[in-house]
Amino acid sequence: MKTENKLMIRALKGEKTERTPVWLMRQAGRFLPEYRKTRASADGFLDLCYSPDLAVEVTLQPIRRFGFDASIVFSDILVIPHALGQKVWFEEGVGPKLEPLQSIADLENLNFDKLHSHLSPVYETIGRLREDLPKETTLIGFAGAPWTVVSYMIEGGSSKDYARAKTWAYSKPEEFDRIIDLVAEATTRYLIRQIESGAETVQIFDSWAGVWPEFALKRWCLEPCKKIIAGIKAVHPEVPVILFPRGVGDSYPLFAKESGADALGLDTTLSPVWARDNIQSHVTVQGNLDPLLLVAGGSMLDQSIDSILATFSDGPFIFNLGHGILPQTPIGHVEQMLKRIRG
Ligand code: 1CP
Repeated sequence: MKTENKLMIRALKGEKTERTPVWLMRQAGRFLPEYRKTRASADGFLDLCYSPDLAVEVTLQPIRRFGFDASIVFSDILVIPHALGQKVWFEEGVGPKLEPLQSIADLENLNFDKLHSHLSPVYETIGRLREDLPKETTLIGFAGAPWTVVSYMIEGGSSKDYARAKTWAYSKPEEFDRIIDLVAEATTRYLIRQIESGAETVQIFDSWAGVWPEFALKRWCLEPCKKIIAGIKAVHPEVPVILFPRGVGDSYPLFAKESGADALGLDTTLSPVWARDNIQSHVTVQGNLDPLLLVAGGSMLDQSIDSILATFSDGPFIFNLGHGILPQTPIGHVEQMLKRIRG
């Protein structure tokens, strides 16, 4: 099937589709027994990301089981700092770890020399997926937004309050701009190459955008994402871009009007009626079922799905969660959800 005729792409381009396309953020991963099995056969998490055979397999697993309308290539947002030359590793049971940037001098160690050669397994995975996916399934490429990626680069891993990164930004904003700009440029090149390898749309995850006051949100989330999207559109104007500025609350309409994204991922806490009136009137919306409702199941899951569908189905809409699927999600609840959406 031609890309432009696929359900997900039509929704991204602003069409109200005859059926609601559905996929789940982080749909390949720990909630699937077949993922855990493949994961155990790899040397480590990054090895999985950089082995096209394994990455293709885990990307296809949720499609085989559930037949989602879209497939997101299996990788991680932290391959970008890794490709720029920063030390990145994953600790079992802990999560991502990086050798943190301590001062602006550390930026000298990062460069684009090996960007595409380092990331070539991801490009190869994308190319193979286009061959292997069902003909109607849309292939999504992705990257982290600069701020979300930079938060890990400075904090050295996950963080509760982003104190080091935010203090750096507020005390030396020009330095912080340089770090953000470097990652924005790398991300633009990365996403363009993903598209040229076969990705039919791309999603930018700004998972930690919700921690900033408005002026900082504009400078370090909106502006860099806008620049990345403009960079992609300059080369591939026909490719829709999804932006997920998680947690930005009443700044969502600003992202809808100014980012240049074709669609916004809505997080769990946004009121669907408010989002319909203030966001869906400008761009396609994607979301926003609470991942814990999918863990709980039962009648509250059904009611929440019905209410999301009823609110958004008069406009361009893609059903998804408000954040990634949780590892403890029962598979039966995902089946229940799909039955409810598809009727
Ligand atoms: O143990 C394991 O198997 C590793 C768990 C895991 C997985 C399955 C990590 C580590 N990353 C991934 C894959 C991944 N990450 C995908 C692939 C597609 C899919 O699973 O369907 C995607 C899109 C991501 C994106 C990602 N990684 C984000 C943005 C999305 C989000 O959930 O907000 C973030 C913040 C990361 C960082 C990261 N990588 C891994 C973990 C556990 C984390 C989060 C750590 C934290 O909370 O700070």
